[in-house]
Amino acid sequence: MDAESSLGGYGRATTVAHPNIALAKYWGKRSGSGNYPAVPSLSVTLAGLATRTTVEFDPALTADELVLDGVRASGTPLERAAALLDRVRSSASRPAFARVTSANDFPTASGLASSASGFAALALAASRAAGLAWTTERVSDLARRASASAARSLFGGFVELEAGPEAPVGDEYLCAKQVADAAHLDLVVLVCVTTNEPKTVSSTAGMLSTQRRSPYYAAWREDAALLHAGIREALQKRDFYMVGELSEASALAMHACAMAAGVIYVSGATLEVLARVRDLRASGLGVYATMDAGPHVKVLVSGPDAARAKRELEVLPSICKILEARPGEGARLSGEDQ
Ligand code: 2P0
Repeated sequence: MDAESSLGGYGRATTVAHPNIALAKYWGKRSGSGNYPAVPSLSVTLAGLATRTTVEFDPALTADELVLDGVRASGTPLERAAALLDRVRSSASRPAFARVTSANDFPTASGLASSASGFAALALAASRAAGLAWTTERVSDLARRASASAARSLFGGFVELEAGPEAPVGDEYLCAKQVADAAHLDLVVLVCVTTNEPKTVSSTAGMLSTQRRSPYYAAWREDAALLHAGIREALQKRDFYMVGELSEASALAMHACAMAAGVIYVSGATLEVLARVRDLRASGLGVYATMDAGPHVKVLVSGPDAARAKRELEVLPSICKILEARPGEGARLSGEDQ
């Protein structure tokens, strides 16, 4: 739905957003404030897994409140949500604090970034609840300031986010944009969950350490721009194999760069799954692997090969479970408050 077409404006809005998986990875920020990525990224928004968020501005509240998966949040998650709400309040004639309730229908330790779908759902719900008739692009810019990957979850299908300006002063506009819709490529993502433990180093901390300490960070930045351009071109040609090959290269380059800074997200289980993916590829099956800020492996496979790939992978003892997802829609109002 075009976010412009339906205006909540009643002080309350409920939205739904999906996580996304980066094919061309974002890893590294521009210096200065505003949370601008240092490299361009390109992702696929996933159907079937969702965050549902309700924002209600209430003049009776004395502070913002956040309930995540039924648990009252404090500390960093509440501060990040409150910073987003402050930006909305400064644009709207609605100074009240807000009650935010957010729930994921996928496990937090599944290796799917709940911050992407979470801040996308929050940005849309907060702006609508405040009565702001912002475009999806404007909401994507708002989400990007909270978490850059969230800017991409505002849109469905295949979505890119350019690198930010070289020397941002903190208020330049930067939103994600759709490159191709969900039906463009017959892609299945098999999320291979390798542990039920939560991750130990957050993405933000991991990427800041990487850019401070990795001897390969400058090389990564150059390579990331080339990989992004290559993935974009392969996607436009609907060349699944080239998309897969370059996506795996982006993940490996990101992790190698981070690892050189002592930021290690992969585990023995990750490497076992990677080895299996390579064996399957050597046997002729078109499967490719990508990993984010955790030990889980997301396997990219074309639709007709997905069932076989899943059967071959689920026998591995290093995989706890496999979630299957396809390209899906962007963030939207749920309709229950209209
Ligand atoms: C991505 N990741 O492109 C990359 C690949 C993880 C690995 O974006 O600091 O939570 O909030 O802007 O968006 C995760 O980082 O980081 C991420 P912030 P975010 O999907």
